[in-house]
Amino acid sequence: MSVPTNSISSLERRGDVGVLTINSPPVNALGQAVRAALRDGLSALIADDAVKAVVIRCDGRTFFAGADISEFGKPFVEPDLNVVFDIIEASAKPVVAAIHGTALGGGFEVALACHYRVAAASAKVGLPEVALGLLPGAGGTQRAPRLAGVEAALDLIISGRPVKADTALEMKLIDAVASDAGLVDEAVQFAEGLIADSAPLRRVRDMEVDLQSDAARAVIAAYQEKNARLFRGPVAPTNIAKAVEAAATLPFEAGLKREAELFEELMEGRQSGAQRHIFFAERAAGKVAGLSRDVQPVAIQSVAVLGAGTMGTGIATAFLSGGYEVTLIDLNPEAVERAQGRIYKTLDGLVSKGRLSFGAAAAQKSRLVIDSSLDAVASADLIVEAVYENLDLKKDVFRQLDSRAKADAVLASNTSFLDLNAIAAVTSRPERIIGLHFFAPANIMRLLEVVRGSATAPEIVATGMALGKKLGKVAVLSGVCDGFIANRAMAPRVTAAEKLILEGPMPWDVDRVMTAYGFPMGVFSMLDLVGLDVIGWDRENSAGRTVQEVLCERGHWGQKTGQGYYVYDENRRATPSDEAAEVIAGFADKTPVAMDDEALLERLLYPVVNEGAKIVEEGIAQRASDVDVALVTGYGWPVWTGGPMFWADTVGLDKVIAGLERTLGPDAVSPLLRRTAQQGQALAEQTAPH
Ligand code: 3H9
Repeated sequence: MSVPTNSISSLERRGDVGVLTINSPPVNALGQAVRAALRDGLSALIADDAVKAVVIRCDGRTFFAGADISEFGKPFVEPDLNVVFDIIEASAKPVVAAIHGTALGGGFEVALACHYRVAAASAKVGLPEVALGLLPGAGGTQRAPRLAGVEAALDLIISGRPVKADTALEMKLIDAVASDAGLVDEAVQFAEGLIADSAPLRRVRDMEVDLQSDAARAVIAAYQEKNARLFRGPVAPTNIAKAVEAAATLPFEAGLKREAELFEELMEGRQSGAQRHIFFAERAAGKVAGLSRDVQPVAIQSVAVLGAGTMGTGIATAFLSGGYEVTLIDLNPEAVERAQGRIYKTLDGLVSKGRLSFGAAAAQKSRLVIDSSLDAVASADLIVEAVYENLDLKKDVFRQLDSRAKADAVLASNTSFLDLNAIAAVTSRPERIIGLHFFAPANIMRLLEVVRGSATAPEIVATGMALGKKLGKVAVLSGVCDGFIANRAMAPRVTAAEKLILEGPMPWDVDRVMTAYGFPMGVFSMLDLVGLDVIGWDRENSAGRTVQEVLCERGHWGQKTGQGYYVYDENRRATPSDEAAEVIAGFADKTPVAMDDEALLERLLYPVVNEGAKIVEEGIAQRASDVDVALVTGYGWPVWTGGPMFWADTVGLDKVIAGLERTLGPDAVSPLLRRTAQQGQALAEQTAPH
């Protein structure tokens, strides 16, 4: 019989086993009330003489998803999770965690503090705190190495990647895998088995770490060297390495204390605040203001992708991995065959890296059909156009699609800066037209800009947002403007960079400052990668000849010709190009100005903040945090700065405005930015006017 203790928890006896169920929607985060319910429920069951073993489980879609992130930065309210763990570890009765859904962060740490862990086959466990700029602060860095070994634990915590139940079993992080439907029964049976066998209480804290001091230090140092790029920029990985080292070099209690210090250091630092901002911003981005909950997305099963270039191929790959039936169409039969070959190669590559099973890859291949006739769109629920970026061409394509597509099909354009409304206007169904702007490589980049035209119907908007989630991407809603959110916000950085190299700094100075800030690539390296000949962006300074034009005329189109702003060797290693320097000198001011890195950074990134604010005040983005999400997920803007809007708040809006006034002039400053500064508010919290 179930005895409810409060609205969050219930206790139940099944023979000799007491089952504590926690139910705190949506994800059973370990907020104060849940911690208290765990403390009280466990104490009651352990004190009950009729109970010989305890099972902890959750109702709803998942086991505990971790600490309640919304409590971070607020005054702490008892009880601490460690109080709960002390109760478990002091218990003379075995405590078993029954895991379903995802046991993450503090949620998995609850399981690690139990004597045994049973997980449903579809469950995943992990310690993803690194994504929040943190480390597992409730014993995870001390207990995981005791179960899985130093190296595996380090990789689990630094990657933050959850692992599936069968992998967790192999790693010894859990003790048994149960069926999905029978998890609770099987966990109870597992506990009964422990009682019957008088099994020892397996307290993870009492176990030995596989490697002792020097050996552990060597393994950790080798890991850091091999994965050096993970330690550049964010500070959490370094603290994680230190905490795991403590597990191997200190007694358990001292290790816990070290973990707590290292956790606190991160919690108080700027990066974690920024990453928590992005966590909530990503979830806010999925919400469309004014869209009623009754509006249901259109059901999509089959997708036709038009255009077998790089974008179309990537988009088709993304839809295949999202589980859709995909027809890839290109009027050039050879191009579409080549694209099929590339998709197969991508899937095979994932299989050989162990990221996809052979069966799953075969299933994806079987869902791909190629065709070279537009008539093949006839049965598709969704058509995504990814042809060459030219308005007349796109209009022509949409006219043809309109006459061939089913009446209720959704027609999407992957245009990156053309006027979606002009495209929609040539069709008989502008309300069913939407922009789905993928970022290259489309099967990898997480951003999907869902572009709402002036006529796009609410259910089509809902469909675009739902597709983003289904494809494992972050969907951000954008209105129609040149470049939408991400490309438009970042364009002023290129403009600023091109001006800067005429004033003294060289392209490699600009790029060094950008990579030091945390971008994966510099501005000019990126231009070289994309190709100087194909950058169709209509930039402000395109009047008159430019350095870029001269480089193009000389056949230096970037990486593909072996030379652009840089010279590339056969391994694509870049060195500054003397010729580019000479071309720049021909355009540059005769008295170069010396600029320190901070001045360069301000010149390059303040204009992005300004453009982001304009994008919000014009209602192109729904909220400032959407701009942050778009640039973090679409442009590699370093997540630990929180994106441009959050970063501007940390710099100080007055300072940003003063910098903008100096370089762009007072009139160029966004009124929203000025108003926000005057009112002492946070830019990252601003929303578009209704
Ligand atoms: C930690 O544990 C630190 C410890 O080591 C140390 C402690 C001392 N807290 O993602 P969804 C909300 S750090 C508060 O859309 P899904 C979320 O905001 C934590 N709220 O669902 C959203 O709210 P809304 C380590 C949370 O099904 C709603 O729940 N853990 C939390 O796509 C639904 O979320 C993590 O980092 C939370 N922990 O995915 C795990 N989690 O509806 C973070 C979610 O108002 N969570 N919310 O927008 C996740 O990865 C995903 O939410 C999960 C479900 C995979 C669980």
